[in-house]
Amino acid sequence: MISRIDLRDAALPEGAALRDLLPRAEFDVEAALETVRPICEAVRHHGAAAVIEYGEKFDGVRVPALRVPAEALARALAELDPAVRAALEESVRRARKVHRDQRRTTHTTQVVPGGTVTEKWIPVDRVGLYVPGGRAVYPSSVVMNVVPAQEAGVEGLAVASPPQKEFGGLPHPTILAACALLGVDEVYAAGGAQAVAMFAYGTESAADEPGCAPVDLVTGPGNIYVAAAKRLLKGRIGIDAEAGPTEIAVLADATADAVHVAADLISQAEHDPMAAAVLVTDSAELAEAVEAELKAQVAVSRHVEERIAPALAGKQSAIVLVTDLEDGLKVVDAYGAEHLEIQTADAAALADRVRNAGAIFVGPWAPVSLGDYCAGSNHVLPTGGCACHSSGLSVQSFLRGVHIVDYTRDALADVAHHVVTLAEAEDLPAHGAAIKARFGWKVPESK
Ligand code: HSO
Ligand code: ZN
Repeated sequence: MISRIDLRDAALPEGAALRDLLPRAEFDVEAALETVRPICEAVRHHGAAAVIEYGEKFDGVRVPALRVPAEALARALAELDPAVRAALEESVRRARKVHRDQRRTTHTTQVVPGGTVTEKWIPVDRVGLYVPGGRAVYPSSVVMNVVPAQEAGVEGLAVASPPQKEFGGLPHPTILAACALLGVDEVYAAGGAQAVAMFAYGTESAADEPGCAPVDLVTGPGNIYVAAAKRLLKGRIGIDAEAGPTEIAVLADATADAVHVAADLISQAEHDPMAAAVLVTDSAELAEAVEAELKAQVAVSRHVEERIAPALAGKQSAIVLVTDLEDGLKVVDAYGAEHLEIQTADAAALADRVRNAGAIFVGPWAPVSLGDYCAGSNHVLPTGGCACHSSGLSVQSFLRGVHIVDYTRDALADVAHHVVTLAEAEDLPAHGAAIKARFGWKVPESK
């Protein structure tokens, strides 16, 4: 059901050596680049026609138009199950609360008298938000993408999600309803690499439909082809991250409840046969109990054959036994999980010492599922160990910090000799000349 890795015998290796001992899914974005390159090129040259063509090929349905009509959005919201609507509204409310607090304020630093640098945060003009619609349909991901973009002040917001055959080529109705709920009216029935290329290059307007204007930034999770297209088109567009399969790591001791731990591991295994579920524990008893619980709970779960069983049995999942929680901390830091739960006696203190994780869930009452929907935190998080250099989606993802430099004559005169010296040291005399030109082609006397 799930493999074991026993790290209790020898001293724990460090850095890359430790990372190599830990399970990880193979997610070879590089290999998918060659597949998506012709798709992106076709969209670049043939616009909407190519996006529609690939939709027919990969999603099995030829859409009459890429842009979802306003009536379809309104209808989806009107027909949304009231309980789902209430839950989405609560999710939005909480996410808005947290993301509103992430907004940055303009800050001016007086470097010297008469010399200031102001850091101003400006939202990107136009963003394309990708919402997957393949194996599972995630209206919650609409919330997690749209809310931070809106709170950042982004004015142009477009959503793309794959066309669904059973809904006449529209994206899934709950995706449309979530867009309508959030006031997003520009939605495209486009998926995969072709959707990312559509956002990057834009499509021209035709008589029967307005085109999609190119965006500055594409965010949101997706499959390996979406990740590959993001990598390929990065530079032309900004991207958030290349999302890989979901991961959960649980650092637990003997005080943890095996029933909860097993349920939480299964909850993320439910996403994908490549999803990773990793338990790190210093308690052999807990490991035994969790294994037994996994068996019991998997037996009564849905999506077992296609996702949960292969995810738990895959080489990306394991129970890792460590000598003590200090070693456990080193292991979870080396792993850098997308989601890390701490289920130990003093969970908050241990959580405070974690350095690498996309999001940390503290104690018995903060399961990852809460964060997926209704904690207020964002669920678009770095995977594949990227947590050691990247953050999850936030208001910051949609902002650019611009330095505004303002110096008086005296303030420039004061530092001119240093600028000229550094310009000479770099053999860039024209840089120095730009200073001297302002002072009668002389370097002002230093005070
Ligand atoms: N756990 C997923 C997000 C999600 N879960 C959406 C349920 N719906 C990746 O963080
Ligand atoms: Zn999830």
